[in-house]
Amino acid sequence: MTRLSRGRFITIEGGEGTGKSTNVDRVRNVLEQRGFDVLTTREPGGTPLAEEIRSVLLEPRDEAVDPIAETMLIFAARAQHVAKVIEPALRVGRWVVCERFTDSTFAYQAGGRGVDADAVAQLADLAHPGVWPDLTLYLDAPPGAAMTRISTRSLDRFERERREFFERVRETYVARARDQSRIVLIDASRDLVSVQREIVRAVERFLSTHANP
Ligand code: Z5A
Repeated sequence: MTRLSRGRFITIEGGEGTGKSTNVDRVRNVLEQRGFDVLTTREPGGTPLAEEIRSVLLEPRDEAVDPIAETMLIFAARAQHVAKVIEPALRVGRWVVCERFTDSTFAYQAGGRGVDADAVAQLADLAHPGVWPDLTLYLDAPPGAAMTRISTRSLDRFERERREFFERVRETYVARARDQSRIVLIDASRDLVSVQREIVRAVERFLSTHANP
């Protein structure tokens, strides 16, 4: 097993149905083939407490959820996840591949709901000081196209939002991908083989510059 003094943190981001869960395993395979010890996890969730918060967040309910309350629940789950799972794994040299992280909060709560982006940044500093992804694979697809992939399952509280909400989410992701070099935009509207080919290429590129201790 290849061990580094500190592991690397890779996140997979994107709208609903863009293939995040499907591609977590692909990224894990590439890393394991290179000898890295890999932990895969997801947000919101990743610990028993954070998974409970996830259920609260996703459950459709009659009571409208205040965007600030939603944001703070997400960061409560994230603080627990980072403290109990992500940071301890990175510290012993494991590579962490996580489905969604704080880029989701900028996209959904700031972009989608209109929460102040500076407040999101401050909560991020409080919840996970110094812990940011080294590489983010952002799976980009028009909301309508990706939604048809998950149309047979029952929709959670977020998936019931209007199309404009998801357009704002996507615009925010695209803007962040343009501004931050750690975020690689991948066209996820194509067939799975093409998407996975590009994902593997992005991970290999990252390994060529970041895999040395
Ligand atoms: N949320 C938030 O608001 N703020 C935050 O900070 C965080 C989260 C962290 C739950 O997230 C909600 O939490 C999320 C935002 C909010 N809600 N929304 N909307 P989640 O990640 O659990 O939920 P999700 O985004 O809805 O995930 P998903 O529906 O499971 O989608 P996915 O993981 O991206 O897709 P998938 O399950 O891998 O693939 C879906 C289907 O498409 C499946 O049948 C695949 O085989 C198929 N697929 C995948 N790729 C392809 C391609 N390329 N072609 C054809 N078919 C494909």
